[in-house]
Amino acid sequence: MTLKLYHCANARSFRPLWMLEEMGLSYELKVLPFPPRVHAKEYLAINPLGTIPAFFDGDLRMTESSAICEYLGAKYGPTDLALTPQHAEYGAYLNWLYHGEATLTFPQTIVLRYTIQEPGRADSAVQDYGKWFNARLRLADAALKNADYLCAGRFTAADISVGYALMLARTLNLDGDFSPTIRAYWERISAREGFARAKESQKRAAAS
Ligand SMILES: N[C@@H](CCC(=O)N[C@@H](CS)C(=O)NCC(=O)O)C(=O)O
Repeated sequence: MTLKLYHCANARSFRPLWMLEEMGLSYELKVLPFPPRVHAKEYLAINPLGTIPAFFDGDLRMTESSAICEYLGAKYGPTDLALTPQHAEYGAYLNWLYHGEATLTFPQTIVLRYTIQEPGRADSAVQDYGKWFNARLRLADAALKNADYLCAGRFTAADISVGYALMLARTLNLDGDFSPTIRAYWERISAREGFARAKESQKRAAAS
């Protein structure tokens, strides 16, 4: 087995885990306590940033969750989960892939830090960035008004990237302001068998 994913429960490594399960690829999963830079210091030798995910395909190491999804789709496809440059919506597909992490998850990390890791230190930042996150959902909300998925009329890695941000929003209690469209979208994508398998996989690996 050449594919190996270092993961913490429900962290951003959930994106590649979900992708691996949707594609039916075989992989090895290592689950670490969060944050590994504190509770699994040996992990710094694997990823000097100490962040999750770290993904290996043989000697290749990747540390960006959305890029790993793109890589898996391109390298181990063909798959309905990825779009090729020939597809009319290829640009939109890439935009959603990056949007999920760079635009949606970024403000969430501020909320996470000052609610879970350092509570009480920056309450106004928690308020501001919580609002910021919900305002940034406007693009997805508009795209999903008349569509079940973000692009190409089918579930793709773009939905995994943005969908993970919705999953994290629920953990951080930022989902109270979800529009009915975003709420229905979340219900749709989280009802997938691939999503359930990824959840089950992280539970199994943590227990072993
Ligand atoms: N842009 C990276 C961010 C990776 C990242 O910061 N992951 C968080 C977990 S969600 C982490 O490992 N935090 C622990 C720390 O900063 O020590 C990605 O999308 O994978």
